[in-house]
Amino acid sequence: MAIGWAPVLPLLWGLLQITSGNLLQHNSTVQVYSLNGKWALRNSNSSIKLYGDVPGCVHTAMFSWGLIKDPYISFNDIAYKWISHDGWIYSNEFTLPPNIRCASYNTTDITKYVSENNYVEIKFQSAVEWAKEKSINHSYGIPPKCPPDVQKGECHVNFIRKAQCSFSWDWGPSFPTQGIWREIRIEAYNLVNLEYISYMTAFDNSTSQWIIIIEPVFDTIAEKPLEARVAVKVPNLYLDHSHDVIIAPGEGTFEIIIKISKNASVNLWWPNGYGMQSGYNMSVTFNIGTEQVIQKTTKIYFRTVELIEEPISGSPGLSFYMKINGVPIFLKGSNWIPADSFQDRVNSDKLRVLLRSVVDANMNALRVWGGGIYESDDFYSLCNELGIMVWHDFMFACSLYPSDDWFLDTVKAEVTHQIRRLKSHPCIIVWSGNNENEAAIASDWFSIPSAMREVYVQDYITLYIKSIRELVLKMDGTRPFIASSPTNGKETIKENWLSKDPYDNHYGDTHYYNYVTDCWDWKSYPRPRFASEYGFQSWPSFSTIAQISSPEDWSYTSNFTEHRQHHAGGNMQMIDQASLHYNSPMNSDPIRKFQDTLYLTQVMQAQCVKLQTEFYRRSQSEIVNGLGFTMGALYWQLNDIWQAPSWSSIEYGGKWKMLHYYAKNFFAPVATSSFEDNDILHIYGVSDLSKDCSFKLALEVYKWDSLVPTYETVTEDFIIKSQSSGQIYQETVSELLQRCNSTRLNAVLVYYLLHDGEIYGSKNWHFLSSPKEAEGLLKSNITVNQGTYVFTLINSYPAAFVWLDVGNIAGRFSDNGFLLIEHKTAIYFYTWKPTTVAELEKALHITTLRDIY
Ligand code: BMA
Repeated sequence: MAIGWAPVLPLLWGLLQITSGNLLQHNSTVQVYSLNGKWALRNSNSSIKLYGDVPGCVHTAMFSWGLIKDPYISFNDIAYKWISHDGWIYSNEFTLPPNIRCASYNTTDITKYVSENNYVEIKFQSAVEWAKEKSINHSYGIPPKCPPDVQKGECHVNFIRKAQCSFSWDWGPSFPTQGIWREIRIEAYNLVNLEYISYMTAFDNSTSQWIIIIEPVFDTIAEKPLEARVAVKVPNLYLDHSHDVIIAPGEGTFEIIIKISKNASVNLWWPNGYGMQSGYNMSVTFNIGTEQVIQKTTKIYFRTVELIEEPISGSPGLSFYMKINGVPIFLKGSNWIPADSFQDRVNSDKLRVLLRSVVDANMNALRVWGGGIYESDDFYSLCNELGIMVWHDFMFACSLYPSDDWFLDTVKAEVTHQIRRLKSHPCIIVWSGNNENEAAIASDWFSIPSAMREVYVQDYITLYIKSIRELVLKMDGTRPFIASSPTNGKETIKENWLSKDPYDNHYGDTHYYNYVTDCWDWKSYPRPRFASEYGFQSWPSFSTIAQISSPEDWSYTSNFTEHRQHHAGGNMQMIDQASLHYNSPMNSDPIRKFQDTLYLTQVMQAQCVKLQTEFYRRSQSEIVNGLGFTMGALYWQLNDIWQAPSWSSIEYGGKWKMLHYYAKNFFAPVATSSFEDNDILHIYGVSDLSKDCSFKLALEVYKWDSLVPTYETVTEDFIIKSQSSGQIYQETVSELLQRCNSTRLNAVLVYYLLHDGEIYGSKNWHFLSSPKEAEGLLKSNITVNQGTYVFTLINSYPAAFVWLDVGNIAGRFSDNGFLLIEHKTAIYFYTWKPTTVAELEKALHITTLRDIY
């Protein structure tokens, strides 16, 4: 970003009153003026003039004035490329009292840019052009130069500190926006300003006491040190503490460490599913001299986090798991990407819907992936509130990066700012240097000439180890740091920060993708210590795609369908994987066939990720061939940036794909899972509960043409141990089938837990053959009676992958995509926005696997 000075321009396009310079805060010596609101906006040659909201960006400003259509519609991502290739100037007039002499913008002194007339303009050079210039001026190339053509993106993103996915990704468009995308304000002071304040807690093992560490960052104009008294109060912990501090001239920080009485019983912050997310209101007041009082109130939380990497008996390598408050925790969740290319369209309501969906699907963790953005304060506050642990990458992904001084300086400023801003949040449990950049060098993604390899290795070490890691260690001792994901953790360090094989399943975390092998073959999955990325693509539902396309686009081979797919071969991969187990859509109506194809991709994805995740959960407590003790399953990816095919389980707009409903079951606190090995059926129970628990297992065999089980049995009581996985049932499939006079082709197996005579959790099922070979799978006649957001399904035959869809009505069902073996089932619909029974009834459409062929 460039900040330039210019004389006041006559605002010829002044259609609106500029509303800025609003006084936000005023005390004796600090005045804060918001400059949010409408700014004048023009392109580089002034041929386009409009007003733009701040926070905001050029694209959304032009869209709101009707100068362009929604950039997400149709092929507009290509049509509007010119916007990001042009430069744009935001300008604003504002009124401040005459006594204000000094102003700052994000710690950058812009006093010299603020004219007496209180006019400011911010000139943005095209990010694409800027990155290109930087790359041309660099003494050697830093790969990759450009994204693959299929992404229709821009080049040299690794030269600019901007969301790396804004130049395109394999699930996202290229919109390298320009604009003032966060709040902007003037902070005026003539003595001292509190620029940041962070609050951390830690458990002091030597004294067995909790401590609070408060870290203010002051900017002091005064030439001499200032004497101040700080008072800290946490009423619910009976804490009322004060002492004298000295605030040095210039910008600086110091620690205020307060011990909590050993007698106080401190309620801890726990991840979702493990306990409450307790926190305490705290106030911190600085009385500075006789002139100034600065007071902050916040919520503080108490929790510890440890990354455990230690030898495992019977397995070479090291464990890799998180302990929160001393409890080993299996991380269940997904990977988070930016919720929109235009961040001014993301507000806390949208974040809440997405993050609520995370905990509604029994997840306890998200990885904020390194190709996106450091999210808004709201995001982390919501994660604190909901108990979502955040694995936080620094924002570098799938690329090599420069390590020249200019680049390191901007990275250091970025990292310092983000750590100061974010370290108070208990939800963040680990910092990670980057996404896949260690792997990129180790596996030689970019075919680097051997003579150059060492240069890139040194760039890597300078950036992530000597710069970012150093800063993290200095600034935040309360959570672990790993250099990359995937990483081998301690082994990576031993190998001088670049492992030969960062994907080694004996260490650290791994990323694993395989679209070609049959996903029903559990033997194809690696058995890692921690699966931080894996997944399969699917298409969003038709109602989401219809919002941005036209009838001529609605075929699986249309230009639009091709255009929207950013992952090479992705559309075919989905069809090929689906064809291994399901019949192809056959409807003679082309639009119905397209809709059925979208549905089928979701069926395939849901089942694949279910099987893979269940495999990881089963591996929690066992070592097989030296591998196992898996302690995390974060599938790729939770959410979408726009309406397009991707690995997500939630569509752009918040609608749950079939996978997200499946996640709710496969991530349940107590879950079941089955697999076959040489005709032997094994059923496992997995528990995240803090106590051992007694269950029975119910097993039912259904023929595809009847809702009456042909065989049912209930086992004796058994225990599923706390925080573990283990086998709870075993039987030879051929014997089981013989006993119930069924075959693999004409039957399906259903199983579930019973606790105190009641069904516990959801029913699970085991296909004995591919559904495409199933004999007797009939078109089911499902009728619906609707109450107040309750759908009662009346069904005649077993039906697979039963999918209820109410189009764009915001909300979610209690279950979806299931195997229906009951005659009568009640499914609830939870709305996120007001709706009516009539609307729901009109919108409801049900698809089952047998309906598509
Ligand atoms: C992983 C991620 C992303 C990507 C995904 C799917 O490697 O880190 O870069 O979107 O794979 O290809």
